Amino acid sequence: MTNYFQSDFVWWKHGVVYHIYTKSFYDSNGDGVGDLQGIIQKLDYITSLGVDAIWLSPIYESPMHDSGYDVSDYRAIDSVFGSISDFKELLFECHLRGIKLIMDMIMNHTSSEHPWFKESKSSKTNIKRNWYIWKAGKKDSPPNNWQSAFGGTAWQYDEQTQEYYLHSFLKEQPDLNWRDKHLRKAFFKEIKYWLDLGVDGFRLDAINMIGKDKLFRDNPGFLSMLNLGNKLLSRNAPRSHKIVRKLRELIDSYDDKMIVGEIFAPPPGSPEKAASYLGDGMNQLHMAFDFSLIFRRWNAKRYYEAIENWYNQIPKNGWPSFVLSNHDLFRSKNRLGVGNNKEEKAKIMAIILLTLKGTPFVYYGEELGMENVKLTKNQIVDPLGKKYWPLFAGRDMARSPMQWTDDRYAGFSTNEPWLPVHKNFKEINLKNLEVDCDSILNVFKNLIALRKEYPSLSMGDWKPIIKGDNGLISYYRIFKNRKIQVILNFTGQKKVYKNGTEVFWTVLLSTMRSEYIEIDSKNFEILPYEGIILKLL
Ligand code: TEU
Repeated sequence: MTNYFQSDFVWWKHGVVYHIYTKSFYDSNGDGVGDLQGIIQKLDYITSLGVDAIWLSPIYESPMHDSGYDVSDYRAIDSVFGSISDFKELLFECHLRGIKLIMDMIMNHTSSEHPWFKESKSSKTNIKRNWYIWKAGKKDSPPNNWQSAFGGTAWQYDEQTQEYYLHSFLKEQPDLNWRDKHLRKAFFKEIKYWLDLGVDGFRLDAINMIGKDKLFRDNPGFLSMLNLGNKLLSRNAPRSHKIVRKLRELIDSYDDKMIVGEIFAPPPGSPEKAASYLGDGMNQLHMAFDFSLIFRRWNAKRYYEAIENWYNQIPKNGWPSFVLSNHDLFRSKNRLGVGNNKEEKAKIMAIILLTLKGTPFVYYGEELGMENVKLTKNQIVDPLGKKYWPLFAGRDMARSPMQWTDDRYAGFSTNEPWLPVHKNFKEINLKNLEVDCDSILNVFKNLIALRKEYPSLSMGDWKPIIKGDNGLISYYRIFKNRKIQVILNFTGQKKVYKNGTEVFWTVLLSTMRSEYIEIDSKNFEILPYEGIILKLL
């Protein structure tokens, strides 16, 4: 039997995290943009879901070239979201309800409007020159072939000082130089500011990108032009891990705080890279996101492989996490290949997210089955969408306003929202789904409640039984001999399940049939697209 330790019962291991894209959650002052008071007003809803923590997309002061991922003051709240006193009120109200609050922390770059950058840019001899990455060009071209994640060279020429600065994203997002010890010290102070204020942790944006090749060598191969491939020299240098280890020391000097990192690596490299930032399981990130499930087609084998791959990469003392969608990628209900029977499939995805071993991250609106919104060119705000339209509409499709009611603007705001509401809001909204026992919302709520009720589901070992064969996935979650079994039918056909033992089970949850019936699992039928959770009697 596995040995369990006190350290296994920390909140971030047994809890569920709800990801709020602040701009789109709830607008309390009628300016069309979600804000902190809006979140405060909806805390009862968040509590009703049963989640343990919220993660807020960036709310710092920002010129908003990249929806707040370009920070001009790490200690100030942008006025569009409220004030520092609104933030303190939110933190207090969360803690009152036993909800933890995680902030986004952007360490790879600041806004070009940040006073640090303004100083750095002012002259070659400025004391903060080395806080950013400045290099001379080669003849008339940039210092090397590194590309911005948003396309084009990652170098911007500065007329005044006649050097280039590096920007791994927009030119308005200059990269910080983590080799400079003064920068490191100054940045850690900004992090400490929030820890001292009482926030419970951070989601670390693009954290693998903070360490780059010391010699600034060209990225190899033609794939580097597209920023694909896993051997890029512009990220994942040992320095990234070193800084994360230092950060972990700071985090561990407080009680009960957590860091989860975004390591965006295109498949197939994604799980290995993400897991490498867990270090030995105790000395780097507490958790890292693996985006494999987001990129899988609807296929039991492919899903199973993604799950197993991810588990295989987690170091011995490390802890997995799972995520189905986020503000950069499409909504899970619009995933490649999901197509028909979306409702049923979304419920199966919810079961996967909430019954695996690892902390689930639920993206706002996922619990309502919200879908990607279609936008015209003029409606797009995301700089990526503006740049690549009509080839790629950008990332706004997964950022549309939360669908609270069937009122105007889906009850999100009294005025026109910054992005249009999805046209399906008359059917898909909280008010409707709350009263429908079979809604995806109630599947989410039930799953979260089951995860709380049964330690097997939060802490238990994961033991696969059917590995995607014949369109089925099945696994046990076992905690001290208490067994729960999950069976998922990815197909539109009935399946007969035979487990060969004559044991009776109760149904804890089924997406198709009434609960709390007893079944003989020796030989029973799983309905088309059914997800079912059984408990050994
Ligand atoms: O994303 C980092 C990142 O690598 C992704 O932007 C990825 O390249 C892109 O989504 C592919 O479509 C983080 C944030 O999540 C994102 O919103 C920010 O724009 C970015 O960092 C810069 O801060």
